[in-house]
Amino acid sequence: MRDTIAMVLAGGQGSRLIIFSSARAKPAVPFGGIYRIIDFSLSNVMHARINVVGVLTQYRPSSLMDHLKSGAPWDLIGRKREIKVLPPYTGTHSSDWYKGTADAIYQNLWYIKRYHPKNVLLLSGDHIYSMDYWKMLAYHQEKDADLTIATMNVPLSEANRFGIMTVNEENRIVRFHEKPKQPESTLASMGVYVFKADVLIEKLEIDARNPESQHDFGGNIIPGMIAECQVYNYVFEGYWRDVGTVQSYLDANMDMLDQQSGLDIAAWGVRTNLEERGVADRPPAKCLAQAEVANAVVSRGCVINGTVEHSILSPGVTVEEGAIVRNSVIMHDCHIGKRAVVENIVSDKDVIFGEGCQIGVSGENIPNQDFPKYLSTGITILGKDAMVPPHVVV
Ligand code: ADQ
Ligand code: ADP
Repeated sequence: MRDTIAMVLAGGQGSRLIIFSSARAKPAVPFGGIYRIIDFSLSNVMHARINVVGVLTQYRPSSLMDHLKSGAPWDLIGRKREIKVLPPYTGTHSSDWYKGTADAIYQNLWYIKRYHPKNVLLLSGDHIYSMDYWKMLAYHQEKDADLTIATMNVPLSEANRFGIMTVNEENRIVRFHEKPKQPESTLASMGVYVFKADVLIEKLEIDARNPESQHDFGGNIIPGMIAECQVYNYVFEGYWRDVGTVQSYLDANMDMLDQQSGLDIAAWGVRTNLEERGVADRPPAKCLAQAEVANAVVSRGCVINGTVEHSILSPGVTVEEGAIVRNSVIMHDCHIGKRAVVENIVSDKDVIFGEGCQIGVSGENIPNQDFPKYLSTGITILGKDAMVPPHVVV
């Protein structure tokens, strides 16, 4: 795919994931034991043999930059292959930051122009999925489209979270509304686009001069192209999740344990950077005499001497004797003390659970007063480096 370059939008704050995304951009949030969310898009890019990838960062990019480093895990290294982190121009005024997703690409048009690509594959770094971009690119060529949008059918009740479209009998998109209050269909944009590069450049340059625009792809660029350009629908069938909320994040992690879910990281060939926190050099996971482990992902460096059920453990988690971990996602190097019980929790890295504490086991679900909209699911979340004193019940 020499004539296509990929641009990955990786700047979003992921405000509904709070806590995990307060110190890192959402694409850098750990997922599935050893991965970060952006690994899924980058692995798709690698499998499509796209050689040049720009990653647009904005919000707290340091974890992401550590993670991407040279691009070696995704074979994006070598004479003609590269991954480039593109931060916003760092001037002294906040106005130098990207205004919206279209502005983010506009400010980096120099990078696209340098390669004279025929097509630009525009992706989000926030999604858990495996997609063959070759097929989509072939479809885009066949239709001679200016823009091709990957879509899925979503439940009507969720359609207001997406770009929703109507197509004609040739699969050409005739109407597009970004996050409509009253959706007229359930055909939703996945935020995966193939643009003809010259059309993209022209549209972004026009948009940049428009003071009325929010400079957003879903809100401005795409609706503006529907009447004037050839915009086609490419239907994707398969597992795809935008893990934007704590509940959807926990559910998608648990989908790794469900053979029927469609989330199959091994089959998808997802790659990650195993150098962070020395994961590649850690010893195999160890289950000691008292260990009972079922339906769980247990990563390298874990030492289990308690019960682990329906849970995802990142590298270096210790579960002491008599401790119980159920239906939870536990990130790197957490320590679950003796007889501690944790259920329905998502714990960030380096959390210490004191002996005999109980988290999420009993009591009512009282929505968090500061974030009632986001923290009302009954899932307990613990921020990085938190310390739960012994015998505390939460
Ligand atoms: P949203 O996901 O709500 O909808 P948006 O918030 O614009 O759209 O984020 C798109 C991607 O860009 C995310 O990966 C985010 O991290 C990143 N991003 C946001 N602001 C950025 C910035 N300033 N710089 C760099 N990256 C940035 C979009 C489409 C909908 C579609 C859904 C599917 O607009 O039409 O249905 O995706 O999830
Ligand atoms: P984030 O959680 O998003 O990445 P990390 O805590 O993994 O951030 O830290 C970023 C970098 O700091 C890592 O690449 C790693 O080298 C280093 N680091 C932080 N804490 C530890 C730790 N407990 N053990 C080893 N390395 C660490």
